[in-house]
Amino acid sequence: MRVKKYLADDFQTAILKAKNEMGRDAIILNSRQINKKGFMGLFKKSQVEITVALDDDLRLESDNLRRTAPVFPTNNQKSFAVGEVSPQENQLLLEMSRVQELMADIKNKMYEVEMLKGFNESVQDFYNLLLKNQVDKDIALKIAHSVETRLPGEKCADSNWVRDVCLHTLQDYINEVKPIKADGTKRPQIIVMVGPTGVGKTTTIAKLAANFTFVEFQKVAFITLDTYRVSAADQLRTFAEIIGIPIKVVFSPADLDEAIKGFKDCDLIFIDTAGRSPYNQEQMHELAQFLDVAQPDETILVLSVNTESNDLINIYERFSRVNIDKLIFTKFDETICYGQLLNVFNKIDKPVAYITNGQSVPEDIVVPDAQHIAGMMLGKDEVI
Ligand SMILES: Nc1nc2c(ncn2[C@@H]2O[C@H](COP(=O)(O)OP(=O)(O)OP(=O)(O)O)[C@@H](O)[C@H]2O)c(=O)[nH]1
Ligand SMILES: [Mg+2]
Repeated sequence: MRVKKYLADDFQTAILKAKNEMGRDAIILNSRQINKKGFMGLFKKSQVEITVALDDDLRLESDNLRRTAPVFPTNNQKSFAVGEVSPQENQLLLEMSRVQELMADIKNKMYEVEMLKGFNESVQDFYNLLLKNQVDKDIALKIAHSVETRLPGEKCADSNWVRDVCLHTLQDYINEVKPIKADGTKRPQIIVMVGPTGVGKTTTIAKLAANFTFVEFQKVAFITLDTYRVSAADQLRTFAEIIGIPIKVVFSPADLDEAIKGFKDCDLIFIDTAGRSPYNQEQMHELAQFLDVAQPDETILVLSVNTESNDLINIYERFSRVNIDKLIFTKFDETICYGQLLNVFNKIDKPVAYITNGQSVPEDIVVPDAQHIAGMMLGKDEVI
C-alpha cells in the first residue's frame, strides 16, 4: 500500500494531480483545507491537501476487470426468451459481483488503515507481530484495539507496560483450560478421544493413562474401537501392558456396552477411536452410534496444531455432530506459529484440556496455562 499527500489550490486540481501520478484506483483517505499565511497576514491563501492510498494488489485486480469488461448485446446478436439469461448478461452479473467484492475489500482495507492510524506505534508493532504469527487480520485488529483502549496514554512509550498490557489482553482471547478431573465423585468416568487420522489420539491416551495411574493413583482401563488397521489395537495393547492396566478391543456397539460394564470398578475408562475423516458421512455415523452406547462423560476432540486454522474449524464443525466437550491440541513441538490457535479460539468456544509437545510417553503432555500461551505468542516465553 502506497500513501501520498497532494497539495493544490483547489480540490479538483489536487485530485487531478493524484490521478495522474497514482492512477484511478487510488483511494482518498483524507482531505483538509490548509490556510497559508501571506505577507504580514495579508493575502491569506487557502489550499487543499488530500491523502491518497494505492493498493497495488487491488489495482492489478481492477485492471484485469477492465480488460475483461463485459460486451453489451447488439441488435444483430441472438435474442433470448424471457427467463433465459444471455451469456453476456451472465458475464455482466459475474463482473458486478466481482466489483462488489472489490469494493468490500477496499472498504475493509480503508477501515484497517483508519484503525491503524489511530494506534500507538507500539500497538502497531504488536498488531504486526500477530499478523506474522498468522492471526487473521480482523482478529488481530480486534485484539490490538483492546490493547490500545487499555493502554494509559502516559505509558505508551514504556515497552514493559505495553508488553504487559498485550500479554493480559491476549489471555482474554484464549479459551478456558479444563483438564480431566478424576476426583472419584463419579465412577467410572468415561472419556472418549475422537479426531482425524494421525493427530495423536492413541499416544495422548497412553500419556494420560500413565499419569493418572502412577501420579494420581487412579484405576484406569482402556477400550479401543480402532479395529480398522491390523496394528491399531496392538499399539494401545502395548501401552496397556507397559502401564499394567486392562484393555478390551471392541467390534460392535453391543460389545462396547459389555466392555464398559466389565470395567465398572474403574475410576477412568479411556476409549480410543479410529481416526475419522470428518468428511466421510458413513464413518461419522458409525462413530455416533458407538458414542450413543458409550454415553461418555467427556468427548474430547484431538487436533494437531500443524493443521491450518480454517481446516481445524471445519473439522470441529464436522465432529460437533457427536457433541464435543473439550479440545486437546497436539504437536506443539512441530510449529512456531501459535497465532493459528487464536483464530480457532475465536470460532470454537470449548475448553482446552491438554496440549502435547512430543512423542514421548508419558512426559510430553501439559495442562496449558493461558499466560504461558500468550507469552509464547509474543515470543516472550519458552515454548511449552
Ligand atoms: N511431534 C509430535 N508427535 C506426536 C505427538 N503426539 C503424537 N505424535 C506422533 O504422531 C504419530 C501418530 O500418533 P497416534 O497416537 O498413532 O495418532 P492417532 O490419532 O491415534 O492416529 P490414528 O489412530 O491412525 O488416527 C505418532 O508417530 C506419534 O508419536 C506430539 O505431541 N508431537
Ligand atoms: Mg490411534
